[in-house]
Amino acid sequence: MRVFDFNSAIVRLPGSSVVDGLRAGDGPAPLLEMVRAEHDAYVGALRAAGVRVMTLNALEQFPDSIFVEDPALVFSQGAILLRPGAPSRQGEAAALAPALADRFSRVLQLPGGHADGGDVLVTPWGVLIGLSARTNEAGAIALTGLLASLGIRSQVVHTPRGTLHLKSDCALVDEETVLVTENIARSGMFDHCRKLIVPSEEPTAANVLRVNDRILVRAECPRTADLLAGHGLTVVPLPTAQIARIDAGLSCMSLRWLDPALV
Ligand code: CIR
Repeated sequence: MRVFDFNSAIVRLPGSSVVDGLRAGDGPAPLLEMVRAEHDAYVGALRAAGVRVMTLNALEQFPDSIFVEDPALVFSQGAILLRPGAPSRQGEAAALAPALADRFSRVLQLPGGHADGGDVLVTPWGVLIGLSARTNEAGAIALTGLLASLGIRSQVVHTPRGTLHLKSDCALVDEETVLVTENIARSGMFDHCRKLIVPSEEPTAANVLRVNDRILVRAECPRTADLLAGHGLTVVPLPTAQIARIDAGLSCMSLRWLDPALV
């Protein structure tokens, strides 16, 4: 099985508070109905890719809770509840715990520090944990230990300064290729594998999501879609203009794993 073969996913519906999601810039807030439409299209794309999607209720008290990727990690071997780095998101892990306990026999808990799932890139050669404004050294080191207890190798790297999450700037495309921004390409982090570099006109394009034989790409990034199609991939463009207003992309709206019981 490949690390991007998934048959199961968890998503959470956006609440009306999603318009107050965290954002670094001072651009306009997203429009609620359009966030809902983007989320619906995303869930539809996961299902069309062959994934069984479980949808959790909206949590109004956590505006960013639609981004379920950040408070937890999931693998065939078990789940890990993280400690998100943004104060307003710290309760999201406890809110996810019951859904994970229902589906995983092992649910580990990050004991200290902070780590966001957006800083965790799973590759065939191990997991990369990016230090960022959300993931600190204590969190990354603790996470390395928990991953090892699940039999998963990991390595701590540096998310480029000014980038929200490691995966804002890179994604796995296939078993030997990554899609990266210029910044990540220069970092040396992926010098051992093939790199596709996002066109400079599309700086937010690197957060694509490979799911089985498809790759979900921001509809606002057609050049990147062409680049990936030229690489032989089946590209699924999805609208993300509204969630982009709160600094989000495609990986962050789901937790995905291969449930061995369904294989
Ligand atoms: C945040 O700043 O935490 C949210 N507004 C966006 C989180 C996006 N998460 C991700 O890319 N993994």
